[in-house]
Amino acid sequence: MAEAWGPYCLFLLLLLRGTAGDLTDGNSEHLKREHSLIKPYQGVGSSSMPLWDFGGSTMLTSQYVRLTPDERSREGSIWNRVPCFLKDWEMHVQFKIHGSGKKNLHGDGFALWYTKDRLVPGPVFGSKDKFHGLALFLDTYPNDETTERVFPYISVMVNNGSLEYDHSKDGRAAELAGCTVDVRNQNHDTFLAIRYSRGRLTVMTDIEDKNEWKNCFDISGVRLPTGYFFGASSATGDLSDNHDIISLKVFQLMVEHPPEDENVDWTKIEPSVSLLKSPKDNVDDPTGNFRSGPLTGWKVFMLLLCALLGIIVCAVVGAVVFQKRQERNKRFY
Ligand SMILES: *[C@@H]1O[C@H](CO)[C@@H](O)[C@H](O)[C@H]1NC(C)=O
Ligand SMILES: [Ca+2]
Repeated sequence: MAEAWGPYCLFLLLLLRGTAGDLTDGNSEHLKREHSLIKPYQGVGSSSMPLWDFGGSTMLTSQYVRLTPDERSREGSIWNRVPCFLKDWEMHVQFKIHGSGKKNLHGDGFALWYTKDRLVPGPVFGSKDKFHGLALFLDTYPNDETTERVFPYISVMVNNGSLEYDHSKDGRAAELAGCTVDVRNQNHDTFLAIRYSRGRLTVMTDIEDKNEWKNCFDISGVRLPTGYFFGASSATGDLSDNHDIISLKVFQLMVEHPPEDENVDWTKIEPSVSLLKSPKDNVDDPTGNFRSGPLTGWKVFMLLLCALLGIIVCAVVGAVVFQKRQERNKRFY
């Protein structure tokens, strides 16, 4: 009888561990220099250590990598030359978007990429459309005049080469999740982080000068291969801004994978998102497809109640088992 409760206790422990080890903490992180862009940007564009290539209007100083200046019709990009074979990674980006344009008279923002194709100019924030992989757009200009959304707006898109980014709708049709961020012309440092681990994609921002990560969104069921390239690109049109990348750091996450993952060729995975697994939360926008509310007070209460009951059951089972052992011991001696 007591043994039958064993699996339940184990499950409960896993559950508790799963909720405790969330987000940026909890995992040991390792900076990967070959995928990182750090001041004073050694190895950028140089022939001796060419880790990064840049194209278009991108300009390098000792303090920042400027993808576009605050001028019309410019586009620039910077791309890592080394394909990323990490299964679980986290990217921290320090950036600065600033310019002389008044409210809503500036654009267009920048994109961060984890894609198969690199250094190919195109219409999506200065880079190729119908890409393969992951894109995060930091869109500063609402092209869709009917939108009730507040810009600047971060959104993500996963593409297997078939989808087009619709600029006139700010990419809304293909968007998986997003959030509003107030990042333009700030006097303090602004950061964002992308974490991809075991199919879970999390984006966080640190833009309020509080030195803490705030959740933008967190979705599951995202499949991305290894062997793609990190990059950043930006474009201006009739409206412009300076789009500066100050640093881009990629960390390896030390995460355990189930044994069956060993049999998969990770370089052959098609980028996709499974609609069956719903995202954890997306409070921002009630109209999106893949959204559900965050844990409500009631759900939290039920969860705690279950946990408490579970702990009591485990304690009782433990006591019973212990007592039986004692009895057995008595018999032996
Ligand atoms: C690519 O994605 C589209 C839509 O998401 C899907 O219909 C298509 O089958 C996918 N193609 C491949 C090769 O996976
Ligand atoms: Ca836009």
